[in-house]
Amino acid sequence: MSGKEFTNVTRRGVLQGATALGALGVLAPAWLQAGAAHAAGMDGEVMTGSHWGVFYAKVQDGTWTEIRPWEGDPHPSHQLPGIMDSVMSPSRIKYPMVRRAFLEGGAGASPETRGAGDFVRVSWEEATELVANELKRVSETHGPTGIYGGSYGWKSPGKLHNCQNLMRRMLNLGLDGAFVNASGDYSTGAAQIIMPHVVGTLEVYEQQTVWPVVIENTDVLVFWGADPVRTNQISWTVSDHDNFPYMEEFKNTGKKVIVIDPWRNETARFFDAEWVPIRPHTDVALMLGMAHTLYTEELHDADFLSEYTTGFDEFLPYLTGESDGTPKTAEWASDICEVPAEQIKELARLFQSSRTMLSSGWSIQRQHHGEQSHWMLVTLASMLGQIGLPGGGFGLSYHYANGGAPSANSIVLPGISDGGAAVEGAAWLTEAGAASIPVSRVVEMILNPGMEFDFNGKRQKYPEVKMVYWVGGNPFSHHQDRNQMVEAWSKLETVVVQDFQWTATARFADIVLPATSAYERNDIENVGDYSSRAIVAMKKVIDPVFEARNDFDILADISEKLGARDAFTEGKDEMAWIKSLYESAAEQAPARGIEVPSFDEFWEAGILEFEIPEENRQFVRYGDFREDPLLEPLGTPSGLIEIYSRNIEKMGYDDCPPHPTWMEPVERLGGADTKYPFHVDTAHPNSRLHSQLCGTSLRETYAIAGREPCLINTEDAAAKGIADGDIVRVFNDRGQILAGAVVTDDIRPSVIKVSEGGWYDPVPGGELGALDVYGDANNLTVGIGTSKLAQGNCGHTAMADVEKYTGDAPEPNVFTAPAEG
Ligand SMILES: Nc1nc2c(c(=O)[nH]1)N[C@H]1C(S)=C(S)[C@@H](COP(=O)(O)OP(=O)(O)OC[C@H]3O[C@@H](n4cnc5c(=O)[nH]c(N)nc54)[C@H](O)[C@@H]3O)O[C@H]1N2
Ligand SMILES: Nc1nc2c(c(=O)[nH]1)N[C@H]1C(S)=C(S)[C@@H](COP(=O)(O)OP(=O)(O)OC[C@H]3O[C@@H](n4cnc5c(=O)[nH]c(N)nc54)[C@H](O)[C@@H]3O)O[C@H]1N2
Ligand SMILES: [Mo]
Repeated sequence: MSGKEFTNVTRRGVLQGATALGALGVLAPAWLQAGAAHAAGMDGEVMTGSHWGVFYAKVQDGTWTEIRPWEGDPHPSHQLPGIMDSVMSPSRIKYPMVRRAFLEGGAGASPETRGAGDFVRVSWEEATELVANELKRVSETHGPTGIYGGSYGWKSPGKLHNCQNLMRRMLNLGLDGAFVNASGDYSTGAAQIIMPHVVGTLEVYEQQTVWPVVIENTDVLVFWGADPVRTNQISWTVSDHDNFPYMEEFKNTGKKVIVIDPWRNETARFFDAEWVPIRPHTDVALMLGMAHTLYTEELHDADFLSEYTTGFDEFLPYLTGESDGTPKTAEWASDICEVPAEQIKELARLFQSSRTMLSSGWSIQRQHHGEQSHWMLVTLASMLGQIGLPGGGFGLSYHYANGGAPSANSIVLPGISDGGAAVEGAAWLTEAGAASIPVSRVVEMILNPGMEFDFNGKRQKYPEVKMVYWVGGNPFSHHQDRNQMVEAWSKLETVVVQDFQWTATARFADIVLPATSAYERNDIENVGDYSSRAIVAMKKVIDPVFEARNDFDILADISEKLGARDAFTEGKDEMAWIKSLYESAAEQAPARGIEVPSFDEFWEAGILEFEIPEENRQFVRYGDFREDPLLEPLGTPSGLIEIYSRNIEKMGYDDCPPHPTWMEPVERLGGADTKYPFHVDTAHPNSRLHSQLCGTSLRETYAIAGREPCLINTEDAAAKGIADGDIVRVFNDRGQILAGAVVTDDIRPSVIKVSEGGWYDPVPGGELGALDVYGDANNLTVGIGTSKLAQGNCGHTAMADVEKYTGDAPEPNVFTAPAEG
């Protein structure tokens, strides 16, 4: 598909919409006028939604032939063509498949053949029976915590076909909730646990001071380990892309943008920003150096600190060095972060003298001791005293799902439940060691049954898990320390994976069930995680391909074998469910003073858009708190911003002190005991959603020598004898990958970038320490938790070495399907 179709969007849809409206022969209410302006596609087109936005799919003779964005999308993602491709790509799972040794030898047979690709095709009936029997066997043999159903990942949007809720619904209703669940996520594992102690909410998923306010008031916009131009392409629900016109508008004001990042990222290039090429993992030191400057130069806002925060006086002796003999001066910080001391001081003064928005991404908390980063960021912002002022303070979600796009006055859809309410309070929940683990501890749990662990003030025990059921996620992409994971998987008796792509996770499974993609079924979803700008009918584009089935139907069939079909389906089919979800959302309409169409009218129109009230274009995060901290207290114990936390103090963790602290990570660039010379930046990919779409033709637009790109600085490349386009081997004591070199000055020396989400392609398959010939960065990362407090993942923590690869380089073979056996 050519780029032309993205820029030269036809307006014919608008005209058709108007005709359809005329045909109704009535004066249309506001919703219909707005909806019709954007809804109808051309002949043979179907409108649907995805993480990448709303789009039209053209179908000819049952085949999906074209994809084009919705006119209401102000900045369509360049990844759209990959979506269409993913439905028919060679890596599509076509039939139910079972690992040969498992089929012949039973559960747990020859676990070393997991990942070797030896599968046998079976019928759906056989597959369903096998899974149901395993669920029963494992829960009878190993008790209520024998099955892991935590199943994390970026499943497709859709309020009905939420495959993770559906899978847990089956386990809750069919097995009385006898499974281990997971809490938190890989995105904000550390921040979402520390922020409630500091500001009283998760903070990472809260609406930001909106962009119109930023454009008008912010003088200095800082992107701190954040790349909104890249990462706002996708959303958890259906993306609106509303931030893009605002970013353009901010750029046109000519105001200052600063990007603090080891890589001159997409955002830095878009804004032509001042680039501060910090050493990775040293942001807390940089912030402390700025805080020290503010304090010693008496530039800190003492009034703000005393009125809106608590604990600054307990943090101060640490900042000045009175408590540990090390003043956190700009010079001290410079030694650690490699930003010149004079620049640190100048930045601190600039932030103080201008209206400054510190907009941070999440990379700086997806690392060892990641809790400290956002705690220190909030502390620095408190010293600047601009929190709650228009365009000032800090923001943790401008880079994600278009945070800061003003919110519409909308109705919000509920989703199908996981059925957990039916088993809440079950006796086993209290007897079992841990009924839920922090999500990134899954491998540690499998390897260490019975081991005690700390988490946010509680001490718990890992259960003994023997069966894993994964839907809608790709742990053999998203989890760290791949070889440790391969080892953990060998301890399992049974692994079931439901996906539509032959991911590495599917390849390491025993039973593989082919699910439909979101484009082979009907569903419904909100558009815009923060803006809630519309509700879209996710209409089926094509019939299921090969033997793929909807997660709902697969899990309903398994539920039947567990005696719970009716409880699972509640007697409703796909359209009845979608209608009931819409109708329960519609009940919110009168209270919001809006009129919404009947379900049938909505489904016909395809999209229901909402208006953004003027007051929502003025929203200032913490504005109310600033106005009246007594009437609008934060959810912290003190009601104030906690620079010192008594609750964290009580936990007594050696790896998470009670105020923000510079803590040496296990390994880092410049670390005294660090063995390898290069930091591996595993930033999220620009042309994928994690591992999604890696198996499509989009890969040809970025792969180098058929492998995942590895950015390397020009000087480093010269010193290593590496030329642009060379195959390189990146390695450390944990693993090794091949990648394709991109030699550039857009990455600082001693840092290389291999984006997360490259498909793991070990040669030989399944062997510990095997060479991954495509380039999954998680061969190199550490598998430890961020700290005892949050136990988040450290996906950004990895030191390695890189060399030109001169050996025989096998072609990647992972973008196909294993033989049908
Ligand atoms: N080193 C490092 N590692 C990281 C990160 C990092 O920055 N660095 N980032 C982390 C973050 S923030 C995240 S969120 C995770 C992401 O990790 P994941 O969310 O696991 O990654 P995805 O590739 O999006 O995997 C989603 C899978 O669900 C499948 N799927 C989609 N829709 C459906 C459906 O309807 N039904 C079924 N059955 N399957 C479906 C897709 O085909 C795909 O295989 O990765 C984490 N890992
Ligand atoms: N295109 C695309 N967009 C996405 C996703 C995707 O896979 N593809 N994933 C989505 C998801 S699930 C999430 S959670 C978000 C992730 O959003 P983030 O976690 O913010 O994204 P990252 O790409 O991990 O990191 C952002 C920036 O931090 C830089 N960085 C890395 N380490 C450091 C460090 O130590 N210090 C500093 N100062 N900078 C550092 C990286 O170079 C990168 O430019 O993105 C979402 N958006
Ligand atoms: Mo994420």
